[in-house]
Amino acid sequence: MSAELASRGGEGTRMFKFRGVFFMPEIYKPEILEQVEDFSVRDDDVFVVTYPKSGTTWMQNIIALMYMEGDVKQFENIVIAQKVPWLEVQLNVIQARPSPRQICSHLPYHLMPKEFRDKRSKVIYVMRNPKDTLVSFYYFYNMVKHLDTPKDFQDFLENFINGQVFIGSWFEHVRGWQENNHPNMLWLTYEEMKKDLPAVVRRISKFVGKHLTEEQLLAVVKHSSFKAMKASPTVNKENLDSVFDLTKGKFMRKGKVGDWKNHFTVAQSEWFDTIYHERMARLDLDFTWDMPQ
Ligand code: PPS
Repeated sequence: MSAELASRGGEGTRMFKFRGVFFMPEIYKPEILEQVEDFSVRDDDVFVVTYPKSGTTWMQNIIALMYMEGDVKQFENIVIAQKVPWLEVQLNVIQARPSPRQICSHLPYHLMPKEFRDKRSKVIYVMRNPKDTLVSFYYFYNMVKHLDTPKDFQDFLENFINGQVFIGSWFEHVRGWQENNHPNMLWLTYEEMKKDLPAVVRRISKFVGKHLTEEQLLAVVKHSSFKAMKASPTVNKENLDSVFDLTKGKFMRKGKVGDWKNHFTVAQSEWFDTIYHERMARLDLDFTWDMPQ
C-alpha cells in the first residue's frame, strides 16, 4: 500500500499521503484510491476535473442540470454528489450507473484510471486564478472539521505554495493536466464562467453533445447562478454537518473574481507572482484573469 501517514500537511494535520498527494482519512480511503487505477472507463463518460475551490460545485450543478434538460423539479432534492459523484470516493455508485455517466474528480492526472488515457471519454477541466482559489481554500480550511485551522493567512499561503494542503500543489495539478493534454478536453476558467455563463453553457453543451432547446439552456443558466445555488441547502452542504462547521462559514461564500486583493499584501502577491512565473513558465497558458505578465 502506498499510503503513509503524513506528519505534516499543513501544521500538525492528520492527512495521509497517497502517491505524493494529501487526503483526509475521514473521507478518502487508500484502498479506494488504489481501485481508481483499474476503474473501467466508458467512451461516453464525462469527467469534471478541478483543483479544489476552482468552481467544482458550479460545474457539477451545470452538468447535472444539463443532463436533466433543465428540469429543476427533478433536480432540486438530490444532493450534488449524487448527481455528479466523486471518482475518488463513490466508485461503487459510479460503476452501477447507466451510461452516459457524469463523474467528478479532484485527482491529479497521475492518479486517474489507467484506461482513462485510451478512451474517448470527455474531460472538462475548470481552473481559477490561483490567488482566488487560495483565498477560497483558506476559508474552506477554517470550516472543515477534518482540516486543521490555519494559524493565519501567511501560514496557509506557505502551505499552499509548498503543496502541503489537501490534494497537494495547485501548480502540479494544472501542470500535470496541461502536459498530459487528454484528446477530448475542454479547458474552462472560473473567470470566463463569471463573465459570460450562457456562452460557457453553450460551449459545454456542444462539447458533450447534449443538445438543449434555448429554454432548457436558459434554465440551466438561471439555476446555476451564485444566488440560486446559495439558496439551495443541498448545494451549501448544510446536510454535511459532520464535515462542515457552519458557524464558521458558508460553502457558497462570495463567488467573486479578485477577492484575493482583499487578502494578499503587496509583498505576498509579488512573492506569489514570482513563484507562479517560475513554475508555470514552460506552459502556454492564456488565462483571462489578471495575473501580471
Ligand atoms: S470544492 O470544495 O473543491 O468542491 O469547492 P468548489 O466548488 O470547487 O469551489 C467553491 C467556490 O466556488 C464558488 N462558487 C460559485 N461562484 C460563482 N457562481 C456560482 N454559481 C458558484 N458556485 C460555487 C464558491 O462560492 C466558492 O468560492 P468562494 O470564493 O469561496 O466564494
